Amino acid sequence: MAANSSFVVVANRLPVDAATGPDGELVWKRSPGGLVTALHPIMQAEAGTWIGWPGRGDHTAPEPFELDGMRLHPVAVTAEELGDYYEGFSNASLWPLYHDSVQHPVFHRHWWDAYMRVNERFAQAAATAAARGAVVWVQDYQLQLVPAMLREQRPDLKIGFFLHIPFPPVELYMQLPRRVEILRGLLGADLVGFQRPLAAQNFLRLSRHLLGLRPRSNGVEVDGRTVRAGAFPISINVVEMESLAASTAIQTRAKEIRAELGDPQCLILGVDRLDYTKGIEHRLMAFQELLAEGTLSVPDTVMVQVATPSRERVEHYQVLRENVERQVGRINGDFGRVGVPAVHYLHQSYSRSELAALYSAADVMMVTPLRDGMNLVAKEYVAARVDQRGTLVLSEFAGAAADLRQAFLVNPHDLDGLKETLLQAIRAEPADVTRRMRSMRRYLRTHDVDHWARSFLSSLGATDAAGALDPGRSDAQSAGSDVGSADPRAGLESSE
Ligand code: GDG
Repeated sequence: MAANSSFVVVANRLPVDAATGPDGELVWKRSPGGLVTALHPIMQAEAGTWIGWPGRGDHTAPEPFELDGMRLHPVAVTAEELGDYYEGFSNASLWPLYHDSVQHPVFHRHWWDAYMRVNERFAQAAATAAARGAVVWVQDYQLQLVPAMLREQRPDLKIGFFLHIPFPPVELYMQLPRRVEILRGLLGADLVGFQRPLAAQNFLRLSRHLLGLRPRSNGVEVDGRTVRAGAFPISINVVEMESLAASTAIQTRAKEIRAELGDPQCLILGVDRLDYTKGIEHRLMAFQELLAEGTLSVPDTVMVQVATPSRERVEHYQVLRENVERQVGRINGDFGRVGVPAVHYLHQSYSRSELAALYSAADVMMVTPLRDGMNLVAKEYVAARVDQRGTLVLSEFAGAAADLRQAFLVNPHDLDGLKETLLQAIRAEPADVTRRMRSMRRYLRTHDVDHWARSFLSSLGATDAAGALDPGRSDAQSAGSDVGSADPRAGLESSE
């Protein structure tokens, strides 16, 4: 593909899924993620290119193609590399380490080789697709080496990086066997974005601790450049979720769901990827104890837990599934009745519509991660509550807790606190429920995913205030000149 895109996104996955057409041919369908929805208008306006893995382990990737006005550039990742780069280094080393080591990170030296090799391939694809002076936005922990690899080949580019998961404190990060290489990889960017200010602080402290780099107001100086760090809390497509949830079809389905569950007085809902960071076991334990004490009872109160299958070849996830399913079995054995389980456990993937109906049907949503970069489920639930009803129990350790302050905030490690907070959420006065929900919805309306993308790109110096890529940008303008960003959230909290 010719090097002519002025805007390039680099992410582990392409925003498409492969399907089989009517004549057995391969067809691509856009997947419904928030990231692609937010970036689609910019991609269309700028003839942007999205670089990513197409979703099949293979030695060769399909040729670049166009879909809905976006250029898609598939990168080949072999089945073996998927095991080492994706399931191994990304999801068994980095993922647990960056989430406070809530599970022990596993390190294998050959995983690193694959991680480097695949990052190099992504960087090469970006270097090929980007026009002179283009903006390249690299996404997430699977691709932390790409910024530096890309800068090496293409110093003319403006490079942004966004980490969707937490960035750990220095003392934890220091366990990482390839800590210097990863940090140097990130420092190849002009702007490194995080979900929360604390993560940006961790990153800057680490740069000083590990490499002795000189701190600037909200960045560090490296090789004569300034690398800035800041917080850009991600969000969702609020209007889309609102209109889905407000539709007659979804409202009807929500009523149907409640009827299918025996019209309980209280429906408690959890929706998560089946991941050990999400605190699913903790919330089940709280529910179990409340049933055992007789504070709650079936069928007045029932719980629905959607646990979407995830990373099923990684051992931590296999163990988690066994534990959760054993726990659900025990709760249902002890407290269920014929035809009325206490916990409706669904290890399945659902459509957006069914999720919207579940959100609308719930009385209490439990989002209890032990650590989470943001947590979009919490924001989707709030957006779906066009009726201003429903309560949200939200872990303090989710990035979303700083945005959704009127939720019932909780420390999921404190089992008594979790039980108490769940009860408060169940028993809250309708006026209080509405007041909290209205206030959270007001916040979300002005802080959607589009706002997130524009904030990041304008802080990178890549867009004008309207969100269009800035045609007047130049290397001279960008070189460390916009340290004091116009976006107040890009600055760091000064808690040092
Ligand atoms: C990472 C960070 C950060 C879930 N089940 C189904 C389904 N989902 C959708 C949800 C939501 C998304 O998946 C999950 O997003 P989360 O934010 O909750 O969690 P992670 O997957 O861990 O995401 C996280 C995020 O990146 C963005 O930066 O917030 O902290 O860990 O949108 O609705 N969607 C469908 N069927 C399902 O069964 N269609």
